[in-house]
Amino acid sequence: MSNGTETTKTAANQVVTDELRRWIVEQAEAGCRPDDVLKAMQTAGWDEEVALDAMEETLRARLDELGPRKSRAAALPPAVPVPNPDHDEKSSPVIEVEGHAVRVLMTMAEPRVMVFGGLLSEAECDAMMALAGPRLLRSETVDNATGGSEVNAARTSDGMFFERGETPLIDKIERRLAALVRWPLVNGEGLQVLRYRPGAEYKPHHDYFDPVHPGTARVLERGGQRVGTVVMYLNTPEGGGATTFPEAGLAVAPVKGNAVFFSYDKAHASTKTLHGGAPVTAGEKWVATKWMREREFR
Ligand code: PD2
Ligand code: ZN
Repeated sequence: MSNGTETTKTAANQVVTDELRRWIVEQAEAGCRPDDVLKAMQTAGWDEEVALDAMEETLRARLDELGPRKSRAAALPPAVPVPNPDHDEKSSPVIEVEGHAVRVLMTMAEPRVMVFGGLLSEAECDAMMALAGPRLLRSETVDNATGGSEVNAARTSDGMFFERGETPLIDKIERRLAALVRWPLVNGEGLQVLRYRPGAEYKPHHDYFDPVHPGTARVLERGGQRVGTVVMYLNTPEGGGATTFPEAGLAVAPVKGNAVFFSYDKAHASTKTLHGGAPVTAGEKWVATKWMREREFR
């Protein structure tokens, strides 16, 4: 019979081995948050005090070993190439892609965010909503433990996925997106359409897959990490529904045909790409999201 104590090692009999120290360093250098490393150690039966002392002592020793210059870089996973529209402050405010004029309404360096006007025509928005409407189901998010999907209270919208290139319209939009952000079409996941009803929201989250979660390895088998997101607004809600970046103090108003693009060169909060969909206060909000991976998504 278990009283819940047998599996909890007591502080007195826990010995911090070199193997554990190596593991702590590996987690830190892969970009895992200290909190998550601590939780993983506690789940494995380590006493909280012992775990915290072991982490502190090990990481301090590692930083001393690396010296001041390398230690800052070692604390983060390496940066990878990301989608990147051909635009800077000296460029024209209109980007011509596939015969379509896209207006640049706002750019921000950190987090990397751009807002586009007129990415989709009214007719394209209407056609996408008509195609997606009959296929909407309550949205699911990735289950961190298994890499499967689950219904999540943080995301109270209805959604569906198109196959990549599923219809001529979807294909045309995907080609436009790929050209706009200069990223291979085949690295894109299928477009996802979401419908938010009044009160529905998408609580702040990161779009990359957190390396600390056990289910992430399975998700990464299909094309590696996500490195960029385009959220396209298919209608203009009557109230609320901004896409917010709380760490940047930024709220992008949802306007039909416009879009917000952001990229993240590491699966790490230092990209400041925490973002959410604020609650819709009146009417409905419809968006189509394109997530882009490091490599071909199959
Ligand atoms: O609908 C949005 O504004 C929103 C906000 C945050 C969409 C997503 N994330 C997403 O699809 O990842
Ligand atoms: Zn998101």
